[in-house]
Amino acid sequence: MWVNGVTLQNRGLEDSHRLAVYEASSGYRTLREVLLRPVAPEQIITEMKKSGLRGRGGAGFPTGLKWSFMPKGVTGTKYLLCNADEGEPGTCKDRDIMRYDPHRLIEGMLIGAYAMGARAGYIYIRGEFVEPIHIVEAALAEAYEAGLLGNHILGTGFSFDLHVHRGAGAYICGEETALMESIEGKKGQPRFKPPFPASYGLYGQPTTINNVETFASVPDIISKGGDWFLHLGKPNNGGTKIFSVTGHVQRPGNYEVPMGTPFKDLLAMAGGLFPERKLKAVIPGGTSTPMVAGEVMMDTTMDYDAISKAGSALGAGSVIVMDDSVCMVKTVERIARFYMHESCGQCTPCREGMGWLWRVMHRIEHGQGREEDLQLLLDVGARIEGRTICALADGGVAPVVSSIRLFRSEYEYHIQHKRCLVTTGAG
Ligand code: L3W
Ligand code: SF4
Repeated sequence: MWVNGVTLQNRGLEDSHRLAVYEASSGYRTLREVLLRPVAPEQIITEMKKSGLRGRGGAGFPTGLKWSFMPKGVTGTKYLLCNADEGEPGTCKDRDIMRYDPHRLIEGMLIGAYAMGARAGYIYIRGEFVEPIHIVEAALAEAYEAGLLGNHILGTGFSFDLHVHRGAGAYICGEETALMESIEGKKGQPRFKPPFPASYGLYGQPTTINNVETFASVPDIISKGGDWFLHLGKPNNGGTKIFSVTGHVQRPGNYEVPMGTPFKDLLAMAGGLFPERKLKAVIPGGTSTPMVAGEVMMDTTMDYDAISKAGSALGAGSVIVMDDSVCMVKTVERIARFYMHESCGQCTPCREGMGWLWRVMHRIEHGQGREEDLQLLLDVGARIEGRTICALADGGVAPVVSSIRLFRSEYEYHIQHKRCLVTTGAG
């Protein structure tokens, strides 16, 4: 069984969030080598590309490639942002990195800033994360005090300032361009892409944005090499990944395992199902990703390619396990309400469509479903997908459509009998 970990390796050490503890476990040694040897910025980007690290915020975009998009010779400030908004239902991994190892995140950002020539950065933290905000702010103060942030870091010509920005409770601010609008003091609404942030980002300047777990992987990749990280996982799926396992398991929590770990092993680490229960379905990457039938998951490994082959996406690694006590209609109705509430309202298909999906789900769940409702849900979903500015709308369609495909008879029972087959039994 995997025991060391990369991004959660210091979890469990006493005072692991303190600078002295991080430094005692080789913390900031990679930054020192990078700045003092010095290592060329291009060499860092080459190692990042070799590592096969893909963005841990959900989309899985190759990190080294993204870093290589940052233009050189730009006038004005280049920015580096950390997306710590962690709003995807089921996800709670970034919170733990910030609570237990904030200096690993800061060191990863410093190495990234040096490699891309960024002068300033923000860590955009979900406003509800009161404890992580305090811990990260204290870690930044320690780093400034130690000369690891600010002007002429470690006496070199490299300078970088880093600040915390608190979110205010909107899920959509985890979308990268909405996050930038929010930092700029505007309403948190996504921008059209392209232009991508590397050419037009925060305040219109070149910007790179990565997730907390992505940055926290960087110090070990640069100290041990891209090949080392790649071979922890599988080709095209390098490294380890934290999975937030929730739902019907006996030991829910964050588990860091090599990419390509069989789902059944992850389930066993999380204590397995409750006695006498059967696995019904799994949402493998957070509620924005399609659900997968239990028997398919039991034959699947946890990596981008395998989960995609199973018809879903690894997303942010938020694994929601559902056993045979779950009513799918009630579950999806609850998820649909979330997306309706969180739509920013810019695009008509999303603003109106999320409401339609929820209202139809709601009437089916409450015994007022109509024969034509399943086709109506599928039609509304098809009219939303691919027609909006950001991925929120597609994410809201995914649980509805995937659950109808997998559990159509359960929906039909609700409509015909005005009650739930699972929770009340047939008869
Ligand atoms: C330059 C190109 N840059 C893409 C960049 C882009 C972004 C990244 C991914 O995320 C996902 C959704 C769910 N030139 C580029 C380029 N980029 N093409 O690469 O971009 P993209 O468009 O593939 O995805 P996205 O819209 O940024 C949406 C996933 O997020 N999700 C939600 C996760 C929630 C959390 C959380 O709570 N921590 O992150 C749910 O699973 O998969 O696909 O940086 O600029 N040609
Ligand atoms: Fe806003 Fe929805 Fe459009 Fe995204 S898809 S920009 S959340 S209205």
